[in-house]
Amino acid sequence: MNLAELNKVALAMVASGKGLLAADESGGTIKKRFDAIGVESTENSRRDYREMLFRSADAMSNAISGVILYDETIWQNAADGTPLVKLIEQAGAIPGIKVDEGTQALPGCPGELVTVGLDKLAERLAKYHARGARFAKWRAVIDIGQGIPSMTAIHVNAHALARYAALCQQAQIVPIVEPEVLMDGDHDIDRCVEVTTQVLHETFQQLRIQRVALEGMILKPNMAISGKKSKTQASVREVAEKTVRMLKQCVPAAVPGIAFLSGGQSDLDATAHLDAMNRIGGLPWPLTFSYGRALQAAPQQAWAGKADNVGAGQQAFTHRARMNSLASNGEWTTNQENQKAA
Ligand code: 5MM
Repeated sequence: MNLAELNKVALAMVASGKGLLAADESGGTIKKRFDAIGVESTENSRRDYREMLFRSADAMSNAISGVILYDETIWQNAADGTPLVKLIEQAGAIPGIKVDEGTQALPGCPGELVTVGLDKLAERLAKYHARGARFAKWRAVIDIGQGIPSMTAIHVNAHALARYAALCQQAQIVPIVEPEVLMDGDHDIDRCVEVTTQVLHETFQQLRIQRVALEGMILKPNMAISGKKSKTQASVREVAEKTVRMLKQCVPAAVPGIAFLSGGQSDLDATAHLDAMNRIGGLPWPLTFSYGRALQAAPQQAWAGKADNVGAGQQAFTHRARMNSLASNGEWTTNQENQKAA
């Protein structure tokens, strides 16, 4: 393992004013997104949609440091035959790959899940590296509810995240470690902080035990946020202050950067929360975005599967990418938000 090289890639992933585009929806998830805009999900429609994003020159060169791809996409070519990976590289961004294989029910823990995909991972990583991937992603899912999460679910998911991260570094690939505490429940923000704190402590404990070099990874956490069904919704300021405090308590300064997931927040909330955190300042790591839905909902609506709408889709994507780029420096304003992309 060349740690200096891993660290260089990790720092480039969180470079000032840049963040990650999570375009790694699996077959089922992209079908759900396409169903919502009335588009049939086929190999070609998925390719056309993602090609539209990767050819958004302004967004890709100025606001996006890297793209998380799904297995199908990393092997696909654009309509003109150029590998999609090359389009990303030509724009100055780094290709990455989701390597987990989704979740399965966790035996003995009703309602809880464990992420799978460690079998043959070393072989898959070598192939992805040869194709150009320089970072990878593995997402663990922790739900909050009556009597959950259990310590079992937290432990086995953290253990798998660390196993994955160690294998990535051995393959000269920067692991994005994503332990996602879902915002689906009716819990308040303090319960989210309590569970996320436990999850992050266990994750870093496992990373330490399994000898993962913190300088060669990126953390992709959820923010401290109220459950969607909670009667009390925390303000932007409370989310920012509680998230920053929680991260300072759990994340070693050796980690090169933190790139949040959006988790089902509205586009504006995801941007406003990131901006508010960066305005607090004085943090040991850059805080940026690794958004899926909060970057793609607008372009999906604008595109709606029609070739004539590619320009509109690219404008919508560029606007959200720019707004989140500003937020990653604590420079986002509602004025800029309201100026639609030129
Ligand atoms: C883009 O969605 C990713 C893939 O999800 P599935 O494996 O369920 O299809 C997802 O892992 C995503 O990268 C993260 O959750 C962050 O995306 P959001 O939409 O939460 O910002």
